[in-house]
Amino acid sequence: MNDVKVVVLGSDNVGKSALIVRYLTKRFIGEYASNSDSLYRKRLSVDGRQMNLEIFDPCSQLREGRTGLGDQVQWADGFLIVYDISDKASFLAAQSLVYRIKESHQELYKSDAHPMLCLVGNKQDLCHAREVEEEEARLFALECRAQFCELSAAEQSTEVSAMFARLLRATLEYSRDRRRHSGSKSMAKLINNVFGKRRQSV
Ligand SMILES: Nc1nc2c(ncn2[C@@H]2O[C@H](COP(=O)(O)OP(=O)(O)O)[C@@H](O)[C@H]2O)c(=O)[nH]1
Ligand SMILES: [Mg+2]
Repeated sequence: MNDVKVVVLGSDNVGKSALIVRYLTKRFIGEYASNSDSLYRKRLSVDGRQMNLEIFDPCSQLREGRTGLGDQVQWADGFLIVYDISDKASFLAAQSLVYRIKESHQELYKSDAHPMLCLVGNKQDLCHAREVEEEEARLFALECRAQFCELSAAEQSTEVSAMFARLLRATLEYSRDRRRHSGSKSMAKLINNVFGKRRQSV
């Protein structure tokens, strides 16, 4: 069985929890608890390959400044970096997160290969209030070798599933390589240290 760990990051209110809940339950419920970190677990199959997926949804990673990201980089096989297409500041924050993840990874592993990154422009249904051009975000993702898509957690279930499936496919390869090199002995300890908070199963 493959273990795949994904962390979802981005400014407050961009729809991180909505995307996760949409992916795991196919539902959009409008309001989501935002005062505690959550760890979701699900056993699933992508392209016929079984995996144990863990998705970490931290409630306030940006306020924590630089601390914590190194631990998350060590834990995660893949990152979903989310911004809101109607909020330019959230895109700038997403760009800064991408740089910080790549930087932390190099410090930790002295390697150019970094965890899989997917940049997601959420709230596409608010395109009448768009502040971030799709092309600008696509080019940035290309430069950073990140996957990219625009979608709406509120209105698009299939697209959200397809985006996760694409990230998980790439992440599966990365996680295999990484475990081969680092071993997973310290993972349980690390998870308890860093994410030993509320856990949820869907
Ligand atoms: N219009 C629109 N609103 C959304 C979408 N996704 C989330 N929201 C709303 O944005 C707010 C913040 O969502 P939430 O998932 O809690 O954001 P988080 O702080 O990043 O976890 C909530 O009021 C959601 O209903 C979307 O795709 N379109
Ligand atoms: Mg949230």
